[in-house]
Amino acid sequence: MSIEIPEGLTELLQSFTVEVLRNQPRDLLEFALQYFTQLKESETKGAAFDNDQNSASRSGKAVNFIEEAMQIDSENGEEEEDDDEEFVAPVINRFTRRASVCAEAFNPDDEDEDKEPRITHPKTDEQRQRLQEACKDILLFKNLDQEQMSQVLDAMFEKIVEAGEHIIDQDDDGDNFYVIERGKFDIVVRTEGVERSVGSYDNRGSFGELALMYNTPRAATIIAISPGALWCMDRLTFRRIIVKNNAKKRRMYEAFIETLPLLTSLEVSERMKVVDVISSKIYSSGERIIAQGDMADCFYIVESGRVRITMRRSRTKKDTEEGEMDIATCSRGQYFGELALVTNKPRAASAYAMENVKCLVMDVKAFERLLGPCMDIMKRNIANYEEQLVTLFGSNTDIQNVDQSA
Ligand code: 1OR
Ligand code: 1OR
Repeated sequence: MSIEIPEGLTELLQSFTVEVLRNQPRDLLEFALQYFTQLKESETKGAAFDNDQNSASRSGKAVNFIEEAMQIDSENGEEEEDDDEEFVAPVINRFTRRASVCAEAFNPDDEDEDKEPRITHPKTDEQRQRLQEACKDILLFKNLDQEQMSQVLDAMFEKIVEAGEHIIDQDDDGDNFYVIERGKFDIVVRTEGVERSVGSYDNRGSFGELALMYNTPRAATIIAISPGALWCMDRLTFRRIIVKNNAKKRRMYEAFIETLPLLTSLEVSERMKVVDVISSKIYSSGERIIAQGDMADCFYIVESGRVRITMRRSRTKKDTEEGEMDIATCSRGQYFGELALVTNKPRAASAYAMENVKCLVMDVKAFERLLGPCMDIMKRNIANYEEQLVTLFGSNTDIQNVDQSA
């Protein structure tokens, strides 16, 4: 007796298996439920579109969906075509291309996806408080609205790690995004078979966003070098909330980012990656943005308003504006806060909002990863600071010897 394998079964099971291996879900049944529900929804949407292509393109929804899929994939160097008119049913894509179920079934502009089931890991009040504390400075979360942030907090789950444990291995598929609650972690990158440590995290920060944002293999290995605790967010939630938010950010900042002289050495796709990692922060008139002598973890680009840069030489005047000398003003399109990141020293000057100011903020790891090609421009400017410093404070002054007491 011969058994006929229904058409499509092998591909269906293969894709599902790939997603299971990629996401390593804790609850296989729940994952299967979500996977097949989304698959069915995509198929239904695709069919509806086929039947009524004109009305769908009028609503713009399906077209946006494809735009986003293409945008993410072209980051991945897979496909360059970007034809608004041509619709490719997502369900067909799924079987022809190695990509995550969420990448395919996700439309950043689709309100319907808000009806999808949410992933929730129950937490005690104490856990939720620790989680909130760990997440408060995570830039990727900064521009989320209250509802999105509460979904993020609900979805995160705790992971205790031992020294020596590999949290992420380079070239693996992305499963989770991680926020550090405590512990030290080494970042190791292997190029041409040679592994080298390119940095570390010390009790703060987050990692593991790249593979989830761009559907790429893990770009680095992350190893715990002390016992620690992490908060993890599954791939599906990350894409549904963070990637959706990034699509909005791209629309808001694309034009502005294109005008920045500092970023001219970057390719267009690299400039878009800058947009993905920035968040915007608002400061009220007179507010201190940077304090001279503090340790640095961010870089700033002024979006609106003016920022006053001041410097003090006397150690006795710390924490007062008295004795601070105005040394520069930054306005729209200009940047500050790069010096401490480049020199790995405390902040050389303070920065204050002169009126209500909006800045784009980038964390140090993204700065190092993305702005390497802009280093020449920054270094020319730093040489300029040094010249000015000599003019102002005398010939045997080094920029790093100005008072930086923390
Ligand atoms: P991921 O999902 O690719 C590894 O998994 C994570 O390591 C990555 O996301 C980042 O969150 C994090 N290059 C690439 N990934 C890095 C880097 C990095 N640093 C941290 N990650 N570089 C070091 C920059 C300080 C550039 C190395 C050439
Ligand atoms: P940061 O990370 O040290 C303070 O934080 C920032 O002020 C600094 O990076 C620069 O981005 C910015 N000397 C030092 N820092 C300056 C200067 C400056 N101007 C702006 N910043 N000089 C002014 C030169 C016109 C020389 C001072 C005498």
